[in-house]
Amino acid sequence: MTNDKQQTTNDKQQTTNDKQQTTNNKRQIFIALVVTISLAIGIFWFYGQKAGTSVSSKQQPQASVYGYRVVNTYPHDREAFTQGLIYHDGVLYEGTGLRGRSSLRRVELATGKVLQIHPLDKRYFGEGITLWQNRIMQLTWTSGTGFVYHPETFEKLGEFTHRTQGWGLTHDNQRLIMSDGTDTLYFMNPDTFEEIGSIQVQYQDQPVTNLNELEYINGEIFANVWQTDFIVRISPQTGRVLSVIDLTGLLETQSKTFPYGSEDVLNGIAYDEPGDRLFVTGKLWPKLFEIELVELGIGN
Ligand SMILES: [Ca+2]
Repeated sequence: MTNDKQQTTNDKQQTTNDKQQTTNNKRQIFIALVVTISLAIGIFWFYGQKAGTSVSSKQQPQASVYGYRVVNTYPHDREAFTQGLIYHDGVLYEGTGLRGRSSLRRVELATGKVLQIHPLDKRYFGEGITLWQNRIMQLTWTSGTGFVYHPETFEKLGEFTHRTQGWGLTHDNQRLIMSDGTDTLYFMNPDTFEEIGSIQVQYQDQPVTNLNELEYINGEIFANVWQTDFIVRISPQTGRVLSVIDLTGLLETQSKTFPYGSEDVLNGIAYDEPGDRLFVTGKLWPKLFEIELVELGIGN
């Protein structure tokens, strides 16, 4: 009888443990849901603000949301107002802005050391860069002038014109892709610089403006959204935002030159395709990061 009671007590204890485990599991699921929903609402709010529209609760985002894991941290010249960033054959190339401080640079990844620099004339404000078939192209902000350089000597090989402001620049396997600070991405012939098409970037049918530095990675266009910690991943076919990367907290506030919301914002995406490494930095940031994306779930 005593043994039976003991067994009953054990069974009850087991049941209690099971209930506790179930409660813990439920709590974990709940916390995960709250985090995901909060993130979605935050991103939602952000896009609602950007689009200048109110977003109803029925319009839930379907895009995936990514966080990040820092793989490596490297020094970055905090005088560099980063407007373009690419990685090719073991080195970084960086295009910097501001009048009188604009340049094209070759940078050693591990040390952040500037190995070579080509300063722009002070009337130009340098913007995005890309490397296409052994030529580097660089946009300027409001001058409507782009430059073509030899990637080793930085000798200027030519100029081209662009009719809008120049912000970010990248390329797919046949076209240059350019942003101008609006929601439009332009496709250009890389030999003639003729505009051959464009897409409107949208998220939940709302335009995503302020598209800045670009990088074409595995069939998607990654774009910094100016003055935010977000990178959007865009379909080159439709302009639809496929997913959002939230890089909040990447550079701790105390490392920033100016208070948040100033000019020293996240800008600069480069991809080492053979090594599958993703690099990001910001304007005047003292650090450059190699990051790995961590999928947080669908944004609703
Ligand atoms: Ca880039």
